[in-house]
Amino acid sequence: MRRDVLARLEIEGLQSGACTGDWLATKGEALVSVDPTTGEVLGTVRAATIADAEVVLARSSAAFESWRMRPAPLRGEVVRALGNALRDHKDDLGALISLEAGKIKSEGLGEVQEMIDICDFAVGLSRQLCGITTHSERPRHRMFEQWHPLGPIAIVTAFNFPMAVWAWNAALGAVCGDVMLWKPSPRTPLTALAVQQIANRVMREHDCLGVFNLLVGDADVGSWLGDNRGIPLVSFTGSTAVGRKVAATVAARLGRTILELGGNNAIIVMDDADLDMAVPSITFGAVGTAGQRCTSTRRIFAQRGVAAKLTERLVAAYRTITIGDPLAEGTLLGPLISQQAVVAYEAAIETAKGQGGTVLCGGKKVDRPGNFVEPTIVKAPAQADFPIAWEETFAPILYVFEVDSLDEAIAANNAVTQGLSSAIFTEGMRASEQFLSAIGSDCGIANVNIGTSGAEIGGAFGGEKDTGGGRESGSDSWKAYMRRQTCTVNWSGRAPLAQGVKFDVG
Ligand code: UN1
Repeated sequence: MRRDVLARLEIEGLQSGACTGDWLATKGEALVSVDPTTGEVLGTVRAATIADAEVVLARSSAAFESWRMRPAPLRGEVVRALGNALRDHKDDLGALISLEAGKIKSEGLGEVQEMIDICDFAVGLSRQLCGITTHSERPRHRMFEQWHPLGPIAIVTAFNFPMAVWAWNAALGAVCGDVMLWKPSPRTPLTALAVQQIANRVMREHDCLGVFNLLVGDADVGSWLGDNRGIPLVSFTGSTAVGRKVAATVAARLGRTILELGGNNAIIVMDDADLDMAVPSITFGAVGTAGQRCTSTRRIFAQRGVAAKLTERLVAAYRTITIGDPLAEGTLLGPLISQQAVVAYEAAIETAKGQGGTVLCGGKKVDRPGNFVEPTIVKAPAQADFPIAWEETFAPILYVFEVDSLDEAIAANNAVTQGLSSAIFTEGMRASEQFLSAIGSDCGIANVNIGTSGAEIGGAFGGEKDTGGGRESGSDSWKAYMRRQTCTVNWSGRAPLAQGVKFDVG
């Protein structure tokens, strides 16, 4: 049965939306989790009120007092246990993502794998939170940097990666010595409850209740987190519009943010591209997760010599896509998250037609229960005359543009306000190097012969301009979760000043 998974993950009937290891009796509004495949109710969760949030912050702040003094490699052991518990529950967690967010099973499992991977990464990192030692200009002085935990951090996540984005932040935050206040999307509370149950067991076994905490709530809880001086860092994933407000609120109190906002990702296909790679990569990028990743491919800039062939092959590939129950074998396209998303899909297609676009395939919602739409390719006029393509519509709609040259394609890639992910398909070294150079793509992610989505956790993830500038996950992203301290130690027996300043007293 589809719903057995709720029982196995110990969340059937669980209604509390706040947890610090123990569940609070929350009294906020009832948030209904709806299966986007069937429209059936999966469960109801009582949102946290501000009073509940205050309890959670107080308990997590108390936990921080001792957690920050647990040596980082021992904090890493807790994250290793978390990763192992996620491995044990991978299948059920993946199925729950399919149930609540509508991802196909393989992508649900991939998301859980992404959590496991970041836990492994963080365990290694727990022995490598290194600061540099540098040279003092003064004799017999030593200068170095060290990194300390920040405190309670807010992690606000979106429905489309209802678990993995929490894990990117929480696994790093935990080894860095922070404690986590997670506000998941109100659309996907059950995935959060299931992860929290697993984290609860790990925390209990490792005597660190209060490190991983949950606050299911609406915008009021989000604003409270943004305003709260007790929360030095807010990591926010969501729309550019809301991200702008979060940035302003947190900046007003001089707090820190990590922002992962909208993307509007393009792939350039040069005349010399290998279409056997380009076609499946573009199709996964545009249709995978029903076009609801921030890394989803939305725009194609095809060089004139390849455009017709590429479009023909894409349309042929789209015709083979099986739409249906995301848990069924062979399905490649599940539902959109909500009826509003279906309306936004239809509106975008109408607008595209009005602006001179031609629908080559798809373009309609699917007549069955749930939030299903057809994967859609639109042949577009010049991008400057096609404002619908400047916007991010969270749906499987792909706009195909023709361009003459690489310069034109790069300019078009960069012309939008967002700057998350980008890619080029070419066999030519000059084209790929130009795309990756300072006059190339302006995005945080730039790939060659790989699509725009499906990044590995080892790289820093994030983007520029309206995407918000934040970096999460791999590389040195951990530095955002700690505070840097510059220390100079004088072992000279004298008190010289820097810059040769003389200040003789006595
Ligand atoms: C997101 O869509 O918010 O690169 C995150 C990817 C995934 C993460 C996407 N690893 O597509």
